[in-house]
Amino acid sequence: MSDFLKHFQRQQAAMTHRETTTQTECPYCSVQCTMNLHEEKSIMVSRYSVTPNKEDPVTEGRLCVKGLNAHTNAVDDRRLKYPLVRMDGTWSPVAWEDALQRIKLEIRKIQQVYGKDAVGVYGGGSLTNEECYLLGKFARVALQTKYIDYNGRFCMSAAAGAANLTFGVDRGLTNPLSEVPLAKCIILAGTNLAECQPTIMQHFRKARQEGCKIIVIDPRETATCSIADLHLKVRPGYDAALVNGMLKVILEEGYVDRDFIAQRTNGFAELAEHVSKVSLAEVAALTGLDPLHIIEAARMYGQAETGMVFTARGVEQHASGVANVRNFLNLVLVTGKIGKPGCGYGAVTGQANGQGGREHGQKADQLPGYRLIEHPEHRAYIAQVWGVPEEELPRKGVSAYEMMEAIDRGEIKGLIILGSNPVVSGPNSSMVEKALKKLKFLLVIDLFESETARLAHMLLPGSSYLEDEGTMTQLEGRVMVRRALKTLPGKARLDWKILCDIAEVLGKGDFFRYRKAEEIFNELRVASKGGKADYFGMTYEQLERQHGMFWPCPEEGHPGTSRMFEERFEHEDGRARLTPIEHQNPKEVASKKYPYLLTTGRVLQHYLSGVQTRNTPELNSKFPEPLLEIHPESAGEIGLINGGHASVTSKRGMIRLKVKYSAKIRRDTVFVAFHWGDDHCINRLTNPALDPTCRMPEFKVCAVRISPG
Ligand SMILES: Nc1nc2c(c(=O)[nH]1)N[C@H]1C(S)=C(S)[C@@H](COP(=O)(O)OP(=O)(O)OC[C@H]3O[C@@H](n4cnc5c(=O)[nH]c(N)nc54)[C@H](O)[C@@H]3O)O[C@H]1N2
Ligand SMILES: Nc1nc2c(c(=O)[nH]1)N[C@H]1C(S)=C(S)[C@@H](COP(=O)(O)OP(=O)(O)OC[C@H]3O[C@@H](n4cnc5c(=O)[nH]c(N)nc54)[C@H](O)[C@@H]3O)O[C@H]1N2
Ligand code: SF4
Ligand SMILES: [Mo]
Repeated sequence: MSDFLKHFQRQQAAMTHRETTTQTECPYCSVQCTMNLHEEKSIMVSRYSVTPNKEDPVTEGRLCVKGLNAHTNAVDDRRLKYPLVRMDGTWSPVAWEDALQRIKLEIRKIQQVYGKDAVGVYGGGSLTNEECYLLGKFARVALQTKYIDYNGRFCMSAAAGAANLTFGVDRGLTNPLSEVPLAKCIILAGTNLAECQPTIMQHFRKARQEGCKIIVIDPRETATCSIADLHLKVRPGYDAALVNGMLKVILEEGYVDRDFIAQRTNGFAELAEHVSKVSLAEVAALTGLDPLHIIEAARMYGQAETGMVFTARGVEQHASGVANVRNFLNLVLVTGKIGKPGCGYGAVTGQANGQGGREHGQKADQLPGYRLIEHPEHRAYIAQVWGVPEEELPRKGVSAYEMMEAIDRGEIKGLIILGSNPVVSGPNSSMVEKALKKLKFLLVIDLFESETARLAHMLLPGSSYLEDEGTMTQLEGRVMVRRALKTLPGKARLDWKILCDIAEVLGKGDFFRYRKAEEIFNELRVASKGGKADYFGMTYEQLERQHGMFWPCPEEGHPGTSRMFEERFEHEDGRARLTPIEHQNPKEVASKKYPYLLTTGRVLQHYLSGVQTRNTPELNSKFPEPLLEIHPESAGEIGLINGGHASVTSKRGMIRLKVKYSAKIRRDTVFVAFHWGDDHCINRLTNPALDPTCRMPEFKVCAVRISPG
């Protein structure tokens, strides 16, 4: 090659080669780790890499394997790029104008014949606050339907229900994570932080270095047990019984804070009366635990000067989820361990915006700022913010799974799903699939063709975290701005823009005119003003300046509230509610026909219904299929071989899984992660029995039969 040519090529390369580094947040779990995305762009291709943000005060510069690989999924060529319409069983790309006209026709047709409520909306906790807010407004104003709910019903609803009843408000963590090292005893109940929020583990390790005792309550010895001083291997479904046992010891041995109880709570006498009747021997039999361990746990927490209790889905995803959490809150309150440094409670939120997603109106009974749709003043306020007559606002609808039942009964004929994959993640998923197939019109807005999208009549290409600007509220209650870094692939549109476009063709465009996400946020601020989740005092500028702000933040210049309940709780009298919790058995217990208890959950490499992580080779190669975790002795009795296959059957269905021996799980229990669909979908087996208050399904325990092959 001539010198001239080489020089020319070098010059060309220099001109076309660009390197940029920008900050973003992981799209997956509730920690919302910040990171730097590096892009090396040359003529034909872009190469991406990620480094943690060393300045992140929550993660202190950590990322887990999902965060490190999240971008590969967002820039994947298999992303949806065009609106797709199903014609004769196959997808055909169409122009947005045609897609929107078709949506208008389908919705009009259904609503004219069957009424406004015949079209429902189903949202998700990975959407920005702006989108969650807009989805609620879209359902109530553009569609005028009462049917809206979201996947957080399967996630945070039990903890939210319990916190509302006990404290008068629900914010996942009552204290910032930076206070964890101040606790002298920590209870981690049904939370597997090491796999589910790995980048906050160092706060707990620090606590331990400072002499904190950590108690883990889980039917399995999970990776989180590496930081435990005591592991209570509880039988799934018996947390409330266990806590009754602990309360018995705490009350009898006098580890209660009498002043706190007298000044800040109601209901102690009834609780004490109930606890006096608890038999420790009975609790030990129910929970399958050694009574000495229950006493030890009660003393550890009761005697500690400071302490924190964390619960997650292990305790919450039960038909008695609210009661389970309330009993842990009894423990917190009788010992006075809340509202002070190193003293508090945390429901470890799950999804990226699992916290914000539950505050601003995508729940069936809710309006923005934790307002209630059945509350006359709340209705009047939001109607005025939205500029609609109060009487035009629909009333409350039903919960996520009950929406599926309403579809099955033919009451809902059309559904719009944004950011969820209920065919994989819903309980009793064969029923969910059967119901969705009955719809006259199913519209899914996603990044990929998920298992649910496969059933849709129309599929719209939405936006990923790299393209979509907005705020996310992470597990501490800290609201953070996430800036857009990339343009959308193909003809994909921003999720919030799609809602506005549909509103426009439905003739409601005037209520949905925003030029950017920040304008939606500014409307949300006003809508949340005076509500329990008050964002009014926050601005994008300030959120960016100080790595987010904690709500409530009622006026500009307010510093935000990092520690809750220092002076008062949120009930009108300022007091928290203690309440006696009668233990209830799970809806299914082991029987001759179904002798094992199945519990379900997560593994480090995959995220929720797996649509994103199964599509990420780096993650999928490490955990390509679900495994049946079973104790070797139980496996031996059944005749299962490690690495061989087993059929697992519940009253609702059967699936075949690869067997993994684990001496770390209880002998009466098996565990399967729920990140897979089709023939590997464990939710074909799970029990849709719902909690009476919050309508959480019983994902964490059902009875199964297991056989080889
Ligand atoms: N890697 C990964 N991380 C995630 C997610 C993910 O999909 N993958 N999802 C995110 C989301 S949305 C959520 S909600 C969180 C969930 O976070 P976690 O709630 O921590 O996760 P799970 O694995 O569902 O359940 C936690 C533990 O509960 C235990 N368990 C089961 N039954 C019982 C019981 O009856 N009592 C008690 N005490 N424990 C029980 C299980 O053995 C399991 O180890 O994680 C978030 N982070
Ligand atoms: N058996 C069992 N079942 C469970 C649980 C359990 O522990 N056991 N846990 C439950 C819990 S806690 C949860 S949170 C649910 C969650 O379960 P799902 O609601 O199904 O959640 P995801 O898998 O995150 O589904 C998100 C879908 O939206 C798409 N998506 C992601 N981000 C975006 C976005 O920004 N825009 C758009 N348009 N689309 C997006 C993804 O591609 C995916 O198809 O599962 C529940 N199901
Ligand atoms: S999945 Fe959670 S812990 Fe892992 S990088 Fe993302 S936000 Fe952080
Ligand atoms: Mo979740």
